[in-house]
Amino acid sequence: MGRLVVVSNRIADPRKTAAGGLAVALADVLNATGGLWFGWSGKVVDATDEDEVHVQQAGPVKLATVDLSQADYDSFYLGYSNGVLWPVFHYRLDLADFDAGYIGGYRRVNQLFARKLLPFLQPDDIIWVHDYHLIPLAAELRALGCRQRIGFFLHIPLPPPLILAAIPGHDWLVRALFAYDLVGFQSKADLNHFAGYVETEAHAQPVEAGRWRAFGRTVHAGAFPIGIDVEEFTELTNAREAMDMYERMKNEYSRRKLLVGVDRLDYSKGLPQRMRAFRELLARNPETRKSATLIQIASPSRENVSAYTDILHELEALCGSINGNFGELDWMPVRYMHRNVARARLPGLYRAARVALVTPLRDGMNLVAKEFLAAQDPADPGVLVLSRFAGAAEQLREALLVNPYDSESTAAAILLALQMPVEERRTRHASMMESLRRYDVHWWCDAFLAALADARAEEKGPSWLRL
Ligand code: GDG
Repeated sequence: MGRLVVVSNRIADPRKTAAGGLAVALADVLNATGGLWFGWSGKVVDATDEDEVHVQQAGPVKLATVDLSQADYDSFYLGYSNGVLWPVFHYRLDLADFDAGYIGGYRRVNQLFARKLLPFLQPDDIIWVHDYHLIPLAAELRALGCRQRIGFFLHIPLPPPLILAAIPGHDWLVRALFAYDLVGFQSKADLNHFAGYVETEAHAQPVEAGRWRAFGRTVHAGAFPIGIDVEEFTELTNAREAMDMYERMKNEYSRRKLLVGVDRLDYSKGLPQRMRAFRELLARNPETRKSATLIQIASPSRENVSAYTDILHELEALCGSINGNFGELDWMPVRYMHRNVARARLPGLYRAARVALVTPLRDGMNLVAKEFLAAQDPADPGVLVLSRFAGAAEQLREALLVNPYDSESTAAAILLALQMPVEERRTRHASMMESLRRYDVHWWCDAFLAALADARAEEKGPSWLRL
């Protein structure tokens, strides 16, 4: 294949495995093709400096970044990306801020990315754009004459058509997707929402399975559930730092079963609902007060977006009241940390836990669910309590699937998880590990790029100038 060019809002050095996630996923193919990774540097500068591109070589891979002006950061990043698209795509119209000024900044930064990326492109490049920050990037590149193959992957959910349609300018946004050759989603549910939207709102015609025609273009779309690097995570689990963490946790909590939650502090993750379910468990089943402790890591995230401050306060109040009402001199039911845990230690924490609570209200996929499973001892594995509204629930059918809005039934599932006999835990775990290994992150990367290589887009050309 040609050289891979990855474009995402933030980039990572693929040589540093501590980066995890996307960097691990893309490292092989970026290295093999001498690829380029382009994105925002994370820096906010004076408007006059926005024109510079910083280039750095990471082995065979080129890393190129641009800075953003304060105005662009405010309207593109805080405003449109995280104040409109993130909440609406997670079905939270109530939290969206449809300030009319944001969309201009969103478009301006996508134009800036297109303009700055263009001189780096070679004719045979395959371009892979990631996530909601960059939906119109292909359209902006096409407007500048770019004819290369371009794919897009959405890491977050795509909501049902009538929720999407609440965004002023939603038609512009979806039309921009048709500038790609392939659009990938996390789940079949997301793909169905895309089909529903384009068929009802844009009068698109399904050409054949996985292809839709609208705006004079045909686009391929499919579900490519992202996985983890199971081998890399197993190695991390067996390494010293994780093992130390595991031993410490086992000793510290030797008299109680550990429940664990690891999330970015985000309203999509259902943290207050999870605390209410845990409170319900303690209130209804007094014996669990002697047998369960919940450790909740809520790693800091987007702290300058106001909805995040609200969720922080709500969570702190809930944890405080649970500990106040149920705690004893020698036991606190909830250990809550608003801090980052080093990636090398996380598998040790997962492995020491009998139950993982992964209960988002909406999630594109949720990799914590997969990491928890990969870190378990297959002979004595923990149990995954998983929201049916996480993309991962389409694959992990042997988890205890819950409705996170229903604290009573979630509490009942947690109790079941705490009491589950080892044979049943083993069977469920083994079956989910099979799927995790088969659909790991390398499968995801290969499947998407193979589909992109096959996707033949039609009528690239002047129509793109109309966006
Ligand atoms: C988006 C979509 C989709 C968390 N806390 C700490 C920490 N983490 C790591 C986890 C995991 C990652 O962050 C979180 O991934 P998720 O998938 O759970 O969620 P998002 O960040 O919202 O990611 C999501 C994903 O993109 C990929 O497509 O699955 O649906 O929302 O790897 O381990 N890592 C460290 N310390 C922490 O405290 N080191």
